[in-house]
Amino acid sequence: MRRTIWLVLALISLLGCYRSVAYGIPCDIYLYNTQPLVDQFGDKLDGTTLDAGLVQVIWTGLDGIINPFDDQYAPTGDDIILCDANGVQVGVSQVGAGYPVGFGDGYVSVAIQNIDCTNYCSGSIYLRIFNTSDPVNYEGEVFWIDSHPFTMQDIFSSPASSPEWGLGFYQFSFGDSFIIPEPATVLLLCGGALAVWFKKRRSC
Ligand SMILES: [Ca+2]
Repeated sequence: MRRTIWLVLALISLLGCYRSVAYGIPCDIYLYNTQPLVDQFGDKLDGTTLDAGLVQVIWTGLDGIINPFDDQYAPTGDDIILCDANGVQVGVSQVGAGYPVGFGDGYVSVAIQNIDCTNYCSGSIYLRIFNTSDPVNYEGEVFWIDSHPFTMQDIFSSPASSPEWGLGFYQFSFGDSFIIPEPATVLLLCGGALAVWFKKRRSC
């Protein structure tokens, strides 16, 4: 009888291990935009210098809600920057990265490889883009934009016209207007806009 119990426990343990291995599904995703992002002056976001805008690819957490960043411009609440299957943070890039010199202004192209999609199958993913590579130490005013959140289902149901990037392939959009709206317009847009520009002074 005791042997039978141990055998059952061993089988349960093995099944648990198998499930945990089988549950992790590594995949690649590719995120990009086709309309250039512009700053508050209507100029394309810098994508060619060392100070090209910081790009964070963030998971909303299980609540599906975009949380604000802290005084170090890091996600807060249950939001986290995407990590790969080994736990290495991979959801960080810069505007213009991957583009030929002189062609990256305003464009974002993020290829994230070997992430465990099952970690992010709930909630949504969004991009947070700054007007500087180092918002913490930036001398001027820091501006940023959040993309609309999208789900893994959004990503994997989109046309895979670039299969070399893996299964995931997604084009994000910031709506029709990329220029920072006037404050009154911001209030109107907050209810349903895909993204809104905000500004934050370093003293905040
Ligand atoms: Ca959240």
